[in-house]
Amino acid sequence: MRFNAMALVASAIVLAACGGGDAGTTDTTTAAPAAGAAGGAGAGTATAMPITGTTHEVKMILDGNSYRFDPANITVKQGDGIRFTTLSGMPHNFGFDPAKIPDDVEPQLRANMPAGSMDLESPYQNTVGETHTLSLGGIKPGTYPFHCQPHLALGMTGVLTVQ
Ligand SMILES: [Cu+2]
Repeated sequence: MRFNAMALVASAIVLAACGGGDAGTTDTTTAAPAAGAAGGAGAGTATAMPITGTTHEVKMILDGNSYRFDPANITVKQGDGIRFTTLSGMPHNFGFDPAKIPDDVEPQLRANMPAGSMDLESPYQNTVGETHTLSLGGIKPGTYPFHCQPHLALGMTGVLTVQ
């Protein structure tokens, strides 16, 4: 069930990415409504919701031998945003494991991912100072683990709490 929905949304994201024309080097603050062309595909889709509160900063760094998010544990309010900035040790990205995201949160989180994202994975950030921003608009309160895909095996993970 969820697998089918994911495939549908992934297709929508690819279509949206083709229309975007932005390679992702600039701050893509809010994803374009990836589900806009879906025309009511039913449960499992959502429309991106913007940041209406505070935008918090998270750095992505290589600190000695350790790749990490700084801070790795971040608490925000629904409607806030998080701007991820690459400072060293790139490439980095931020993403979520679908198995760790509740089914009733996953569609909105997917819709809010930056333009050009793979499924629940932001585009890779390859240069110093590059940013991508995630909106927590419409994200239900809860605790959501996140990770950097290139450095997942090296323990580059964090926990996002939405209040
Ligand atoms: Cu990383």
